[in-house]
Amino acid sequence: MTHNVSVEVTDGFHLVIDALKHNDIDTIFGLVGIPITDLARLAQAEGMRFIGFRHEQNAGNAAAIAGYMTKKPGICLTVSAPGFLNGLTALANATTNCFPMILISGSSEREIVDLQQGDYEEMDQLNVARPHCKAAFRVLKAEDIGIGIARAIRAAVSGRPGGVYLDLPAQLLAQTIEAGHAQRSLVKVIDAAPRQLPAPESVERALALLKGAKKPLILLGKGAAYAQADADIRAFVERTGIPYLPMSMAKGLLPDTHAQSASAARSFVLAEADVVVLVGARLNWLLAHGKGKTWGKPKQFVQIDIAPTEMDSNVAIAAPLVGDIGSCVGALLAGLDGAGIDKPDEEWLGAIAQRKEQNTAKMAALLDKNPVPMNFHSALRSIRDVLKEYPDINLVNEGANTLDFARSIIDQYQPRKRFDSGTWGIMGIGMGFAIGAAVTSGKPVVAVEGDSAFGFSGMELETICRYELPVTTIVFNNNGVYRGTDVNPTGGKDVAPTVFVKNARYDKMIEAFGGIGYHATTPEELARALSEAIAAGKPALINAVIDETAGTESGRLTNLNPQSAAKK
Ligand code: ADP
Ligand code: TZD
Repeated sequence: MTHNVSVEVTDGFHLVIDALKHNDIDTIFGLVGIPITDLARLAQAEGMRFIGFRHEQNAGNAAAIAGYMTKKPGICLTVSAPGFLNGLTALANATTNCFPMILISGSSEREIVDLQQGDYEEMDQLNVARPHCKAAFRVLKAEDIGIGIARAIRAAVSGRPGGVYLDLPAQLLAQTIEAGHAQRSLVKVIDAAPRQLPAPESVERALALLKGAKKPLILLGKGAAYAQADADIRAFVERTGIPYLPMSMAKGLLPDTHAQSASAARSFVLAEADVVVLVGARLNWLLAHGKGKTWGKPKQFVQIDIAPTEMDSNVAIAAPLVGDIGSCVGALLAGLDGAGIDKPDEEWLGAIAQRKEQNTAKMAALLDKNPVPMNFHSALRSIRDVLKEYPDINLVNEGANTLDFARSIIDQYQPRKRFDSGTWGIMGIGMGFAIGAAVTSGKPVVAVEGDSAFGFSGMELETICRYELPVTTIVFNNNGVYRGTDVNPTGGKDVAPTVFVKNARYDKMIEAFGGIGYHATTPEELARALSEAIAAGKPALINAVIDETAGTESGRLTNLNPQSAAKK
């Protein structure tokens, strides 16, 4: 006698979604096509949010910034070969910036790819991804999907955060598996990024170094912002009374208006300090590698970082403090009284205050001018004044001059509200970060974009309009890369390599998708448009007309820009 028992089955598609949801991941940023269209559909059907983009790099950037904001890996989903490669730039950028994200790409049939028999979108994606991320995994059996997603999550967020690649061949997605077995194969990641306590002797060494400091300085990096140890970091700065400098994405960890901020005396404090406490900031090019003219007098470093090999990467670190920032700063705080660390000398603080006053007065004079057309300063002054009213707004910023000036002119008041070109100085994060930030926070976003920078992701205006996101994009339109004034020395018909169409109307682009376009030629028009756009909470783009002679080549990176000396 036989019983006709029907066995409930599920498949790879469902298991991927179940595994993500099982780990409280609720959003996927991606772009559909073979073999992952049904995966996206199913994600939505199962209650996840699927945000569809026009190019995978932008979806990847959205995932990366979501990861940075939440400490949970942002998820980007792409098709095989070209879609995967488009997403890979964002994965590599996330890894470089220590943002946790997972790039999940569908891939073509292994048997055909590995024999190079010319499959549709054939590529050995796993091996291409590996050098550009923290970890890369492939899942071949449906019963391994749970463990594969768990490994990807843990690899992305534990230790130094970064990007992870997860390869899902088309066959895997369609594989069926008995439902009970599938359910039991899911893995919930416990304590994905465990605290890492610093060694007590390392803490003592750091405190001893601080105790002997005459001109101490604290440098806050985006690792400090990422760590979400905001209250302890603020307490450490305020209880020690040590002046601090925020790196660009650490702005707002303490409000930029804080009395101890030394930003307006940056060159002075970097050159003069004797002991510098690095909190989640690498001594890479952004900090002149910790040596040379920028750093002036010899100094000793305390470096707080979760990655032990970051120590001594550029200069000797006298007091390495390896651990998570929350635990390290907490340990320093706990030891402050016992170590007998007093507030810094009045002489040091007084000298900084004096520099700040001088530099602020100089800057104010620049900001107060009203040239026609606008320059970077007058336009940014009006943006700064409007954004003062919205301390919790998210700010995205890229470009060369537009980045360098906005970073120093626009104040941040809250942690993790500024997202920019970061460690690579990459162009193209604009609309991806804006969408990621809007979706993740539910709060308005203002993207301040060079006209060249904007072009890398501009098509995502449609995505912003489609999801009705409260994103206001301001294009600093100076007719080109850096500037709009170069000429073709041959007199030929092609314009110079740095030049765009003159007087382009970027505001018309967003109107094509139902967004609101503004054309601003004065600081007053710009301020009015920005206030109106933020209040409306709807997609908007302001074309801000900037003097095409105003920028400098490479912004503030002139020293890194080799120029031909030979005249033939
Ligand atoms: P910035 O560009 O702002 O100077 P970087 O990206 O160079 O900052 O440095 C960030 C550093 O922070 C990285 O070296 C990274 O290992 C470290 N980091 C990230 N998260 C944590 C954390 N939770 N605890 C300790 N260090 C962290
Ligand atoms: N491509 C990528 C991916 N990243 C880059 N950083 C560059 C090219 C080179 N680049 C810069 O470093 S800044 C920049 C480019 C093309 C654009 C500067 O022009 P802009 O800004 O219009 O965005 P400003 O404010 O006019 O200088």
